[in-house]
Amino acid sequence: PQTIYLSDYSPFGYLVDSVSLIFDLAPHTTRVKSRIAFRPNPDATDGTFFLHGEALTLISATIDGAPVSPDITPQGLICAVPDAPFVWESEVEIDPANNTALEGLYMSNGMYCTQCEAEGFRKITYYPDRPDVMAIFDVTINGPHPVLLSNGNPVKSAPDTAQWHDPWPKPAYLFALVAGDLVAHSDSFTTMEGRHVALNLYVRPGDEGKCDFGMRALKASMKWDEDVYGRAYDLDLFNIVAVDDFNMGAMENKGLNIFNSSVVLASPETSTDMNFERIEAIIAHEYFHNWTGNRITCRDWFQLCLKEGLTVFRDSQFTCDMRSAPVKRISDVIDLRARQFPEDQGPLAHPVRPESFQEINNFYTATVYEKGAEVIGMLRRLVGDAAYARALDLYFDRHDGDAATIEDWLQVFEDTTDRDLSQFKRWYTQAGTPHLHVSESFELDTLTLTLRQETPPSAATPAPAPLVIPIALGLIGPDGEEVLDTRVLEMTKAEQSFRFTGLDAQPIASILRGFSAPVILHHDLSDADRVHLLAHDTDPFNRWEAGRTLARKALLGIIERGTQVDAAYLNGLRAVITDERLDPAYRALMMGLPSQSDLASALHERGQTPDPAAIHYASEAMRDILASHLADDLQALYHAHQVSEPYQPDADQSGQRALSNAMLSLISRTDGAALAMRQFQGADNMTQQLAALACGIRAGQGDEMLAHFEAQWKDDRLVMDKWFGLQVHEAAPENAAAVAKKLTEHPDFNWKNPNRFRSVFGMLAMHHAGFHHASGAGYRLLADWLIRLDAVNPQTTARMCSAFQTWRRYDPDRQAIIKEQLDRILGTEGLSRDSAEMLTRIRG
Ligand code: HT7
Ligand code: ZN
Repeated sequence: PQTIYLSDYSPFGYLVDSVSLIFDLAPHTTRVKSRIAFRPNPDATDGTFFLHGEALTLISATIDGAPVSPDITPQGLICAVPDAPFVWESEVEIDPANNTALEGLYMSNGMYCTQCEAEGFRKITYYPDRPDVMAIFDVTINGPHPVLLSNGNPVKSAPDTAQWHDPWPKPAYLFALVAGDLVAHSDSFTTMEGRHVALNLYVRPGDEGKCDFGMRALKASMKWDEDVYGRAYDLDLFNIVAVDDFNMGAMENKGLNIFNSSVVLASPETSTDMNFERIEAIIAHEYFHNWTGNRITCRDWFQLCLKEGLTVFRDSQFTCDMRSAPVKRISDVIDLRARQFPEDQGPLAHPVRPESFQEINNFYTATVYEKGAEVIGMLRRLVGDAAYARALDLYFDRHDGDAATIEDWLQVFEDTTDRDLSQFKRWYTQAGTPHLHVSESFELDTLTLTLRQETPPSAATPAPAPLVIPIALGLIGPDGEEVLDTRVLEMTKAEQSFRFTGLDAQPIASILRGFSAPVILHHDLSDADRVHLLAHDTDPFNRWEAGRTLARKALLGIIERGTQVDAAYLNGLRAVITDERLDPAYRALMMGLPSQSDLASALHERGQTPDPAAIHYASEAMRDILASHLADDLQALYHAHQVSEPYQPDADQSGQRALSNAMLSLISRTDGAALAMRQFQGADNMTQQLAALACGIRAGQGDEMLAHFEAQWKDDRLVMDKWFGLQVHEAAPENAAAVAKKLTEHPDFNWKNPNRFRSVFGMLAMHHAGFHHASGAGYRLLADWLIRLDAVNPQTTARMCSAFQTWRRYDPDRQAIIKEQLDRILGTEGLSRDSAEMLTRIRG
């Protein structure tokens, strides 16, 4: 397979003035006619006329009306063309009904829909399918369907035909088409510029009752982008369509966002609080792309973080404003450590801006998205909020309509602030998670902090250089008072000291407040100091972090030495969770323990081989210890935080439910499933029902409750995804693979539907002790199913191969079984380029 390099970038030889497409829809024989006006690109050096095209049957091709016979390969065609403006016309035939890869034009439940990012448009027609080729599209759709949608504004609509015009030049990856028997939930929004925008959320008949929340989230996003970034919507219409078969979450096609139905449809009875929060964030994310991604797009796919990192950063800001900022920050860091850190520390490590790839779909990663957003957060911290706002204004002014690069992005910050960002740029070009080591000394009235940064070398970055690290820091005195409020230290060297004078007594340094940089902090504080921070740190993130570090140490103590858990920590935790002045959602986060894979990472970092069974045992033991230590408070907290008002998916109510359900989980360990059963039976919302079901399963009452749940929800595909997933999630380690296997025999296990496949196998991969059970049953089962799925859906298969990315952490026996599975998948005849690239990188 061919490797593409960033350094090989060169512009396409032709500019596109206009594109007109006509679709005659038929499940197996859709015809696509294109008429594209090209002219030579004065900035290009290579005049080869190459159009991408895959799985297309060419019916005819002409240039300026004269038939041509291009050279056709599986990747596209090359044709001789005039050295002057010309019109290319072609007609191709495609087979949407047999497109199981869900890229290009495909069918889902009888409806047509498209997914073109990153390189799906080439499966629709011959075209220069690269993001730096931007054009104005006119689209006609013919087909016997009540709803016929494409990008932009509607021009004409009559029975069985519709015409669309998108006035904004766009790359082909933002093209979209939807056709089918759909119903609309409609509303409207008037922009700050006075534009009246019609809003529609199109869903399958029967799903109308699950649209209200998504629509409200859309309007809140439109308003927020105006208020905070000064960005208004720019078409007369904004459509969202919910689709059941979808490889990822959602797609920001211009004026026609397409969503996986799991991240847009919601109702209190069928969706959890977490679902609601995620839906709000994803709707915002896709909407925000209208400016950061669509109006300003990427020059090439290496610049993916330009739109994704910035848009994740913006959607996090939005959630902070809509809900609780500390809770959102802590949740984001938990997610970063769970998904991005393992990537950055393993064989899949790559810079936020990668330098080469074989299959770009494999680079829609936590590094590009989440670390990309962290990098923007650091930039903002370094330049300050006001300069950030000025830089963004300049970015939008200067690059509107452009296909831009990370260099362009950093340049606006340099021009706004007069800073030299060449060293900061390393965050984009170097892979690996930096370690930040802190040592301290105190003499007379002076605290000296010596910081040392070190990024482990990796295949992607063999010789990392020092980074610019913004370190937010405060000092807490022995009496719990803050003696120095938050300031940002700017670390640029491999080792650097910072002095703080005029102190009465040695304070405790609260370092990396708000998780001001995506690094691993090594700060040798005593347990007593951490308990002090848990009680007194004014920074909510570091207060939580103190508790989390104590919990991790306690768990590692159980694993390594079977030691008792320090009572000071348990008392400190009790003080926080019973403190009614604190937000319940925050207290619920305090109750969470590091995940079992986090513990495996921590052991690996200490040079030990993680034993998944021992980690599982310690996690269970720790929960028992918490249940008995907090026994006096559990019932009271559970009852005090029951919500009596009608269900609202807001931060306040969901925080109450999170806290009371954390209590229920511990109560069920000691008192059995009676309370969980009562909650299950009385629940009027999915958050309460599902939490109770999980407790019931853990307390040994699962069969009856699961049967009841299935009977109640068998016709709701999104709830049934939860039913499938929960059974794997709650399985005992030795049964996890068997439970997953049994679920694949259920008549509703539709393995070609990515949501259903992920509900079983994504959950198995995340069940640390189950997936890594010494029998190897988890590894073998996943490999069997990845082989099967690869033949129909390479993109989802390749993403799921990352389940194996941490394999070298484990013992030789496990490694041998995993290696056998990697080789078995790699040896599959006809294995996709997507999976082959992932597995080759993982195998090393
Ligand atoms: N920009 C989109 C990324 C994407 C995608 C979405 C759905 C299906 C396949 C996809 N390939 C790439 C989603 C986003 O980041 O907003
Ligand atoms: Zn995105």
